[in-house]
This record gives sequence, C-alpha cells and structure tokens, in this order.
Amino acid sequence: MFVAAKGMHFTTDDDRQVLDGTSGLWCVNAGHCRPRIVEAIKRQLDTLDYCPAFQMGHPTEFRVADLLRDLAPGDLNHVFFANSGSEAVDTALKIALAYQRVRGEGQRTVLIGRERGYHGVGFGGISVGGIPANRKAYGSMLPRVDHMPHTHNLEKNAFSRGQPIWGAHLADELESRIIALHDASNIAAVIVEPAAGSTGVLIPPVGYLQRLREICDKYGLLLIFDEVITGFGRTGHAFAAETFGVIPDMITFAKGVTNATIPLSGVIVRPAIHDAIVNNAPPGMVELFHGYTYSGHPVATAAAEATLGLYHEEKLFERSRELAPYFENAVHALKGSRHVIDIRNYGMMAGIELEPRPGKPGARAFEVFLQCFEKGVLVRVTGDIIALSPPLIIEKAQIDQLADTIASVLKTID
Ligand code: PXG
Ligand code: PLP
Repeated sequence: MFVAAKGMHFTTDDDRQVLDGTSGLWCVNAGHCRPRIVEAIKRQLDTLDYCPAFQMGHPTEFRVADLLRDLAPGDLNHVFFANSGSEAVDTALKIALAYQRVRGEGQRTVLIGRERGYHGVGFGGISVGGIPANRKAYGSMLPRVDHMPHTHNLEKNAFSRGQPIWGAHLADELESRIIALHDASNIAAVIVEPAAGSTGVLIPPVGYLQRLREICDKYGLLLIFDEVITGFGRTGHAFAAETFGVIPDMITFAKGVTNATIPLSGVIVRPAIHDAIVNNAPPGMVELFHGYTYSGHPVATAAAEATLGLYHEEKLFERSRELAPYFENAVHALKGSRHVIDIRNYGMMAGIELEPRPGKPGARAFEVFLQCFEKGVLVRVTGDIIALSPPLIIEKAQIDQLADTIASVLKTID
C-alpha cells in the first residue's frame, strides 16, 4: 500500500521509501507530486470546476490542443479529448470509420491490429488488441478485425540494443496476407503501438514502421499510432512517431499528458481527416456523433497545460534521450544473470525477459517483483518479463540502484 509519493519515490503505509522504476503505470514521466502541476490543478478547481463538453468550451482545452499540435509530428493538428487510453483508442477507431464513410468508402469497416498489441480494455481496444487473456471472456467483440504478427523473436533478436535488425519483413504480412484476404477496399485502418509496452517492451525492427506506412499509403488505409505509453518523452521525443521518423494519420495519447495526476487522453488527427468529417456535416449540425461528459475537462486540461510546460522547461524529452545510453548499458549489464534470456530497450523503456519456470508461467518474474519491492524498488512484470520505464527525472545513481537491485534478486531466486 502506498500512502504518499514525491519525485522518484513512493512511501508505503509502513513508511518505507520505494524507488519508482515504472513511472507508476508508465505515466508519471516527470516524477511524483510536482508542485507546478498540483498548483495548476488547485487554481483551476477554484476557478472553473466543470464546463459542458457539448456546445460549450473553455480556454484551457484550446491552449492544450495548441500545445499538442505543436508537439505532434507532421501536419497532425486537431485534437479530440477523452479520459483514458481505452477511450482514446475507441475514439480513433470511430474517427477512422467516420472518415472512410464521409469520403465515400463506407464499406471500409475492417480494423487491423497486431498480436501482442495492447489498446486498453474497451470493446474496440480488446478487439484490435492481441492479448488472449484480455479477449477470451468477452464474446465476439468487434466483428471485423484481423491481426498482423507481432515482431518478437528471441532466436533472431535476443539482446538487441535499441531497434532490432531482423523483422521489417513482418510488416509485409499486412499486404501479402491481410489485404489479400479482406481486400484493401474493405479495410479502414491499422493500429499499432510504435513500440509495444504492456506486452513486454517490443521495439520495432529497423524499417518495420516505415514499411507499414508505405503499405497503408498504397492501399488508402489509415495508420494509427497508439502512443499512450510511448508519448511524452519515453522514446526521447514528444512522440515515438518523431523518434522513428514515421508519421501516422492519428496518434492516441493519455497517461503522461497530465503526468497521471488527472485522467486525460485524446486523439490527434491530420487536417484531412478533421476537415473531411467536419466540413461534410450540414451547417449547425453535430459533425461527429461522439464525445464524453468529461472530454476536455477543465481540471484535466489545466493539469496537462502545467505538465507540458514542465516537460518543456526541464527539457525532459531531451533528458530522456541523453540518459538512454546510460540506461541501456545498465540494463544490458544484466546479461548473464541467472534466468535472463533477453534484454531489450529503447529510450527510457526496457524489458528483461526471464526463462519461465516449467509449468508456471509468470511465477518467476512475480517473485522478482515482490523481492524488488522488499528491497525498495518498484518494477513491473508482465508474464516473465520485467518492464522498466522510470520517470525521466531519474538520476544515474538511481538507474544503478534499479539494475543492481534486480541483479541481486536474480541471484537469490530459483
Ligand atoms: N493503449 C496503450 C498502448 C496502453 O499502454 C491503453 C491504451 C489504455 O489506457 P487506459 O488509460 O485505458 O488504461 C494503454 C494502457 C501495464 C499496463 O502494466 C499498461 C497500461 C495500463 C495498465 C497496465 O503494462 N497501458
Ligand atoms: N450512461 C448514461 C445513462 C448517460 O447519460 C451517459 C452520459 O450522459 C453515459 C452513460 C456516458 O457517460 P460519459 O459521458 O461520462 O462517458
């Protein structure tokens, strides 16, 4: 149980300090309880507690939309606000369908995701998502989806530093298998995490995202990057789209946009998508039949404005980029530790994969999680993969503490 947090640390209910190696759940990118953000939230609460999201607006949400436009790559310049990553994903998928329809391609209803993709827990997200356990109990979900293969391959890519060399050709399955099966004329959009977070930090092979972009362009499919985890500095830039040099048609964001203080998420779209939908509506009528009670909530957007200001002022995205080589060396020094079968990393995210105990998947990593916690370090585990994504304010000595703690725990467990 945590009862407080400050900077890089949580405080437990028995008053111990725990180093946050995971930015909470990949979201507290600037560290905990930052006064600038906390003050902005308090000020907004005292001024405008709520504003209807339908018909009405307030200045803060427009300022935040402008800030996001300035951070977004390419010409992505319009923002639709929601409240969680799951809602952002649902919103992006709905915008894709609405866009295809207004441009006279309403038969394009197939949505393509990827194995081992995580897009939240709404019906849209689990349908395009590729985590079997998140899908199996929930019936037919969205009816027309398909999945590209994931890019994880221990034989070819184990212990890659940064982007793996092998695997760009896996993007070709979009063309050779999926488009061949469904026909491009029926497909609305492709959604991927530029680097998969939840399923264990899967870094895109060199050339892979470029290839997806080329195929989407060739066949008129929208490309959506789900940047709920990769956004706001995790890969060394505002968005992974910039890091990897591939511009999608839409970006979903959440988590780090408010440093996780208040829920806020959204979708950033290219002007062609915005204009096609908005300009096609009869004057005075609703353009896109979609929106949430709390879309663009004043307090959430005030938190976002302060957070984005803080990222800028403290140059945290640059800091992420500068610290990345040190972080990379620290985690790769775990090569040779007992049970470790792969280490992978990009920017300030890393995955350390352990050999599972026979017949007990996940048990070994869970024990690592518990023992690290006892030694004052919070790590995240998914299956038998340890996932690290510390706040971007982390100091080198704390990176050492993270890696050393994991190393010492790996020595003691079977
Ligand atoms: N897309 C991506 C890429 C995510 O990582 C979501 C959508 C959904 O966001 P919300 O706000 O609805 O949770 C996510 C969320 C983990 C973990 O342990 C990761 C997430 C959430 C909870 C746990 O890896 N990512
Ligand atoms: N259910 C009912 C009965 C509602 O009236 C509303 C919103 O008005 C919702 C669900 C959706 O809630 P939200 O806008 O917070 O997503």
